[in-house]
Amino acid sequence: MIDKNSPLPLYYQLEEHIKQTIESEKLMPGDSLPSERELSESYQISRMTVRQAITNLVNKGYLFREKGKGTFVSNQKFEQNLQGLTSFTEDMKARKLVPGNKLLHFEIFPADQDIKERLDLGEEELIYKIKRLRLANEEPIALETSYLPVKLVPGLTPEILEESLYTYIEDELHLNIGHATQTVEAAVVNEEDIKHLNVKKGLPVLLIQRETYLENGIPLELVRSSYRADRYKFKIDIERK
Ligand code: 16G
Repeated sequence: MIDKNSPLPLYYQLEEHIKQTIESEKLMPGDSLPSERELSESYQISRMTVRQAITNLVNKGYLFREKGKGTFVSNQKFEQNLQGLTSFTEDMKARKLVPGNKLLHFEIFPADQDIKERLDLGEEELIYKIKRLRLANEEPIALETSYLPVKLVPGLTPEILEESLYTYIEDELHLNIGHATQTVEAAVVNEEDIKHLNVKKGLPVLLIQRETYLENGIPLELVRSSYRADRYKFKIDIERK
């Protein structure tokens, strides 16, 4: 597996080899990696080279070190394509994961000025405020807060929100979701993220904000989600025109 005559650097070969072992699930999340000494003996390469390969894999998120205990395989990240206006339920199903929801908050109230403007609502109009913890195979992935006008999405209930909001909007209300603008930025976990997402203080999250519009241009939802940065990564295919 390690070819000393190859022009590829030895650390790189070892790195690729360990990566393949993880990707083919011969090594699973939580498994410990053999020690530097063991790796250097079994591949007949220096410990410096082994260390370099491991450090690179730690930096790329494949492995993590625990002081005094060793090096372990991390939970691999879910990869999410940024093309396409999809729902969380669709994203999880596309990856053969079981989507789950925990409804944390459901309220109907008159929109405040800022939300009214962003959703293009008149005086006294009511909105839903929905907070859901979104899970994949029962693991918390994202904490999501959404605002939607009641008049556009009548009849929304906690039961519906335990399933898919977009399915209700499209299949029950027969509305056509058109487009959205979305931003992704880095943030540090807040108290709520720590509580619901099972993450430690000080860790980063991916903060995603989406404004969605119906095909006829009417604003449908404002959404703010914190995604666990240790479990999620976004992928985008780009083309040089
Ligand atoms: C995604 C969307 C959110 C939408 C939800 C509907 C992002 C950042 N957000 O979470 O805007 O409301 O899907 O999901 O992608 P559902 O149909 O599974 O309830």
